[in-house]
Amino acid sequence: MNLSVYFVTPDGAEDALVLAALRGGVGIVQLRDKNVSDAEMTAQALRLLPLCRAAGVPLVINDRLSVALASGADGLHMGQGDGDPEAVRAALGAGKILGLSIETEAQLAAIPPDCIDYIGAGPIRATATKPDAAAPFGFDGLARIAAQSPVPTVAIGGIGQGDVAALKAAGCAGLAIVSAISAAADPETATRALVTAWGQA
Ligand code: TZP
Ligand code: MG
Repeated sequence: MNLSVYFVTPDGAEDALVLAALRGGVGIVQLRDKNVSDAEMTAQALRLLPLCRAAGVPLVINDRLSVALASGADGLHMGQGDGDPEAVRAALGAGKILGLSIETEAQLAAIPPDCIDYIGAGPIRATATKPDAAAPFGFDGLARIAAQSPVPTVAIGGIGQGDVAALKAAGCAGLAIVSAISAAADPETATRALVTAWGQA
C-alpha cells in the first residue's frame, strides 16, 4: 500500500479531479463527501473504481461502511465516531483496507490489535477544509504519534508542498491532502510535485 501522497476528495468533487490526481501519481484516494446521499456516493464510487483500478490505486470510502460495501471499494476510512473498529473490520472483511482517524495520543493507545491498516493523524495545522477538527498537534505531536503507532501513520490537516520533507522526517508513511491538490490551479501538476518531493525527501 502506497500511502505517501494520499488524496482525500473535497465535498462535491468532480470525477475529473480524481482523474487528475491519478495522473499526477497519487498513491491512494479517499472519497469523502459530507453532503451527498449514500446512493450518490455509491454511484460516484462505482464511477471512480475503474479509473483507480486502471491506475493501480486503491479507493477507500470516508465514514460510510454501507457505501464501501455497496460499491465494492477497496476499503473504508473511519473516524472516532464511526463505530467500533473491530465490528467495522468484521463487516468490511479481512482483505479490505481500514484506516482510522487519530486526534490524540489517548486514541492511539486505544487502537485494537490486528484491525487497522493505517492511521490518519491530525490535524497537523488548523484547516478551513475541516473547521470542526480537533486542536492541531503540529509536527512534534505527529512525530510522537508516528513513533508510537503500531501501524503506518498518515499526516493530515493543512499540509502543503513545503511540509513534505519535515513530515517524512517525522516518521509518517504519507501525507493526506485535500486542498493542496483540489484547490491548485492544476491539480495534476500539484500532485506530481508532491509525489516528487516525497521521493526526494
Ligand atoms: N481531517 C483532519 S484535517 C482534514 C480532515 C479530513 C482536512 C484536511 O484538508 P486540507 O485541505 O488538506 O487541510
Ligand atoms: Mg469520519
